[in-house]
Amino acid sequence: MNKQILIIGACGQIGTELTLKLREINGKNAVIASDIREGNEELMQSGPFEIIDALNKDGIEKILDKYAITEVYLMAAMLSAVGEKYPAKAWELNMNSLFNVLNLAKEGKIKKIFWPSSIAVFGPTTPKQKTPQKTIMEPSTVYGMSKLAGERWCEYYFNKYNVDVRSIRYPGIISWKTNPGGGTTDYAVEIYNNALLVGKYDSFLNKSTKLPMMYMDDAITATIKIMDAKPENIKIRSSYNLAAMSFTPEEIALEIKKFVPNFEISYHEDFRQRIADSWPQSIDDSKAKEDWGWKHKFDLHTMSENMLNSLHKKFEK
Ligand code: AKB
Repeated sequence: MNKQILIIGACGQIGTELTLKLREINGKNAVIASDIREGNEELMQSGPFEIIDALNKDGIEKILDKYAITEVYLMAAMLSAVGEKYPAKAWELNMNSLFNVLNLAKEGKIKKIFWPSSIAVFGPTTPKQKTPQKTIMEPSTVYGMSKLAGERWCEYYFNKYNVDVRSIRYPGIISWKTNPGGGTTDYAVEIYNNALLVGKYDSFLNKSTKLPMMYMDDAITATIKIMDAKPENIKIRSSYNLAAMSFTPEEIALEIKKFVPNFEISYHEDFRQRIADSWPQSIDDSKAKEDWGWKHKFDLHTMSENMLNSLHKKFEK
C-alpha cells in the first residue's frame, strides 16, 4: 500500500520543514499539510493543505478518509513558556490531540504515528549531565507533564492495542525558516535573527544556562529515520532521548561573534529561567544510536555558520 502522510500542526517551526522534506522524498501529493491556520508561502505552495483542529477527532477522520492516509505526524502542541501562561489549555491541546490520533489508530484508521516528546519530561530532580534514557522524571511545567503523560499513553497503546507509535524527546530546535512559538529554548533562534538584524540581543536566560540543543536538519533527519526504521528496531515505545550539542547563551554569543564581530549580548532573566533550570544540561542518546542508528551532524560551529548564511540570504530577499 502506498504511503500517504498527514501532518497535523504543519505550519509550526518543525512542521513546516518536516512537510517540505517529506514532500521532497515522497512527492507532494503524498504529504498533506494541515493546521488551524495557513502557513508560510513556501509551505502553502508546495502541496495539498487542509484546515484541521487537532482537537476535532471527526475533522481529522474526514481528512484521513479523503486522502487514504496511512501515517500521521502530530506536531501540534503548546510549548513550555506559553503553557505556563495557559496551563489548562496546554493540557487540553497536548493530551486530547494525542488521544484523537491514538484512538484513530486503534480503530484501524492510521497505520503509523509520529508524536514528539521533549527534554521537558525531565525535572529538577533528574540527573542533569548525560541524562539517561531511564531516570527520575518529575517535570515541573505543564508542558513537561503533558509530554510525560503522553509518553506513557503511547507505550500503553502500543502494548495494549498494537498501535505503531514512535517518538523522540526533542531538545531545543534551532532553525531559520520558521520561528519557534512559545518555548524556553527560543532564545537560541532569536539570538541569530537579532545578531543580523540589530547586532545585539537581550537574553531572557542568564549567561551560564546550559541546555541541550539541535539544528533543524538533524531534527528532521532523526524524525524521518525513526519513522523509516523496522518496527522490531523500535524497542522503546515511550520516547527516545536524542542529543546533538549543549551550550550556554554566553557560548553561543561567542560563536556568533566569530561571524558578526560587533555582536553584543546582555542578560535579563525572566520566568523562563526557572523552566530552563529545571531541565537537563546534556542528554545520553545511546539507545537511539543503538536501536535505529541515530547520529547527529551539526555542532555549534557548523550550525552557526549555516544559520547565519541562511538568514543572511533570507533577509536579503
Ligand atoms: C520548549 O522550549 O518548550 C521546547 C522544548 C525543549 O520542547 N523547545
